Amino acid sequence: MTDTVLGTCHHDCPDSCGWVATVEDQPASGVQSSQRVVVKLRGNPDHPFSQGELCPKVNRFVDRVYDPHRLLTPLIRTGPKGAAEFRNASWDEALALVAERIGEITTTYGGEAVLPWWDAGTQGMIQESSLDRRFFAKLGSSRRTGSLCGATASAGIWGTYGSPRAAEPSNVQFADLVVIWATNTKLTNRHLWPFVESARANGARIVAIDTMRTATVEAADEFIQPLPGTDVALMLAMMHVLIRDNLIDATYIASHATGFAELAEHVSEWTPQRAEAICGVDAGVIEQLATTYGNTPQSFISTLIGAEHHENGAMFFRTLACLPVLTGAWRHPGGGLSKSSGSWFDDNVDLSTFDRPNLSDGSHRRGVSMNHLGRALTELDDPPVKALFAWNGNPAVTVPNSALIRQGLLRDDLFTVVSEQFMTDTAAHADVVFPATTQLEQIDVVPAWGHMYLGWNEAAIAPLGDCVPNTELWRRLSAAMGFTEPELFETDEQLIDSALRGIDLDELRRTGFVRIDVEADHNPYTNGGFATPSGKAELASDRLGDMGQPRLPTYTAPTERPEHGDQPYPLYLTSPKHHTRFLNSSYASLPKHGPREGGPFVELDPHDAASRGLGEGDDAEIFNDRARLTLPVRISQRLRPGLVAIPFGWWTNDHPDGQTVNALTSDALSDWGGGVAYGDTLVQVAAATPDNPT
Ligand SMILES: Nc1nc2c(c(=O)[nH]1)N[C@H]1C(S)=C(S)[C@@H](COP(=O)(O)OP(=O)(O)OC[C@H]3O[C@@H](n4cnc5c(=O)[nH]c(N)nc54)[C@H](O)[C@@H]3O)O[C@H]1N2
Ligand SMILES: Nc1nc2c(c(=O)[nH]1)N[C@H]1C(S)=C(S)[C@@H](COP(=O)(O)OP(=O)(O)OC[C@H]3O[C@@H](n4cnc5c(=O)[nH]c(N)nc54)[C@H](O)[C@@H]3O)O[C@H]1N2
Ligand code: SF4
Ligand SMILES: [Mo]
Repeated sequence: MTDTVLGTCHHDCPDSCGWVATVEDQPASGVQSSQRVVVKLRGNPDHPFSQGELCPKVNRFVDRVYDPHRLLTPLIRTGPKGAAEFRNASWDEALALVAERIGEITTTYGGEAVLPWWDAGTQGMIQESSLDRRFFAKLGSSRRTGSLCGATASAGIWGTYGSPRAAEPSNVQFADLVVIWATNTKLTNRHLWPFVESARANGARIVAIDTMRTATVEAADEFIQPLPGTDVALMLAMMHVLIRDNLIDATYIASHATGFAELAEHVSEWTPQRAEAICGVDAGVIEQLATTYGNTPQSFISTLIGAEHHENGAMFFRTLACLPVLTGAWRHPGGGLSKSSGSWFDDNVDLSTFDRPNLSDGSHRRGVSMNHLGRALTELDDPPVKALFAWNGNPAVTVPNSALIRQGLLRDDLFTVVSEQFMTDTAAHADVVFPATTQLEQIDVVPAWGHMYLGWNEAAIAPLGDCVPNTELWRRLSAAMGFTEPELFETDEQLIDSALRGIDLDELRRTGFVRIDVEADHNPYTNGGFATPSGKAELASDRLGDMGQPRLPTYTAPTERPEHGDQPYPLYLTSPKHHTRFLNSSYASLPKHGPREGGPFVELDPHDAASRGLGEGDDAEIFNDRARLTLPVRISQRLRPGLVAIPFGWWTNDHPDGQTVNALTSDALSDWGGGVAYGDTLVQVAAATPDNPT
């Protein structure tokens, strides 16, 4: 029998596409009883944002689900740490081992010796993080703090508006001028692009501001290329021109903003010439950008996450948020600014319902930044981290300063438990690996961060092998530890029910998606109504001042900077998402993805390559104090002198020296918001020679 099942993509991607899985009953063969299999997965044509299309990754998701390398049973380590040598085990045996070791560790060192680490490998409401919060509260473990993605952008917008909320991203379609600022829409947010094209069809001009000539830049009408981490200087100079030339909306500012006089005084010093010296964009180009922006009331700035990966990442978003306030762009349906839209879901999805702080006997639990995993595993004391649980992420590849993470994961006295679908670099370092289901094998509700539709995901098939959803893993671990509190054992349906607010679950299940409580084409700040204490946008902010941050938009240079002639690492390193077939490090190991993207490489501007005697295909060494990598050179027209790129996503076994680009990246934290500054990394590049052994 053939059937169709509605679902929603779970990947850490703004588009949260609706999908339709076609399932068939496969007849019994030999000892195998009959089973339902997914034979096709396509986009749900009714989904208002993704409109029936998936992407080059998820078009092959069925192959991922049935890939012969899927982990299907629990595994227990047999070889040395990191050698990926395991034997199959039953759930009972693996759970008993974990319970015994965690029992010993918590008795000897206390609960805080256990560290949970997870990311958004699935961003479904219950499978990303729900029962784990209760399990680790009960253990009294250390708490994961910080964020690899999104929180810093939100904290920056909050700095100006009092809330992370900005415009619905698809409102870009109504704009007369589109400024795509530090986001690679065509790659990372592909279903938004038709809305950008729709604005263009109505006469809008598209300006892209990016450090690299990306696919999105290629599709824009104009390209502005600041040096990494310097956009705040560019924005301050734009404000200088807007105020100097009276291209501002004095009425909107008077009614809906505070601190204008202070800001005007502050930016009077920020001439385009001053900004040019910092951001490397011609003063004339800055003048023109500001003039065009100021003269186009219905201008829309489209940004997402990428720019937060700098030490001044929150300040980027805080400063950017001032621009549509100054020009009054917010008055117009196609005016304003969009960033990730996840916070709009807070009224309908209450994730705090999953927290149960009462389960821990002590009120305080140590916080450990997820961005400092390497430091936590190698430096933390009192107590040291003795056990690590990792799921929904591949931190050995995706977290900065990863050479230190590897050093930590290799510790013989560290007990590491990983839940995974594949033998990732992180799983390869585990003592126990639990096999995880995919989105086709579990139910969930998926909030989006690129649009306003909540998605339903029905399980299309039964779990493969011995795989379980993350929620079931926490239930089994709680039982193995001998815990008895009923809230540790709630079912998936109970969890979903408890967190939804004002959502008709039956309708959601029937249609596969529902719009959250936000009117279509809604512009949140047309009439002011900002979420600050005064209800006004804060051009100067006491709240930020109270946090020890500058009250005014302020450019601060990152600690690593190539300004000085004697700087040993004079090149900026950017490590962008680049692959249409990868989702961060997911898919890189699969035959229809990794090989088709070629291997890892370093991109060099022709000038930087020539001055080092490097040509296309030569081996180059890329190094700083953290690590040294050898990679083939690609001469690139996407960069500018002084900027090199190593696209991110490859696993360690694709790299000759067993280290990925994140071995080089900076783990300095962002100014506020708990993010991390991958983008403020400096390196040197040299020809790989026998004198420079790798
Ligand atoms: N195909 C694909 N899609 C994805 C992902 C993927 O791995 N593959 N990952 C998903 C995830 S987790 C996320 S968070 C989103 C992120 O999506 P985006 O927010 O678009 O973020 P990035 O692609 O990291 O960076 C966007 C752009 O910012 C530029 N940039 C970096 N630093 C600066 C700067 O200082 N100034 C300026 N002006 N530009 C800068 C980079 O060159 C890059 O082109 O994408 C999601 N979508
Ligand atoms: N240099 C550099 N580093 C970066 C970035 C960059 O642009 N440059 N981007 C950063 C950003 S924005 C992000 S979001 C992070 C992403 O970093 P990660 O979150 O570590 O992303 P992935 O590498 O995709 O790993 C997700 C893993 O979750 C697993 N998974 C998926 N679904 C489930 C499930 O239901 N259960 C379990 N147990 N596992 C599941 C997948 O198999 C996969 O291995 O990377 C960051 N790192
Ligand atoms: S990864 Fe993103 S674009 Fe691809 S199907 Fe999933 S949500 Fe859609
Ligand atoms: Mo991300």
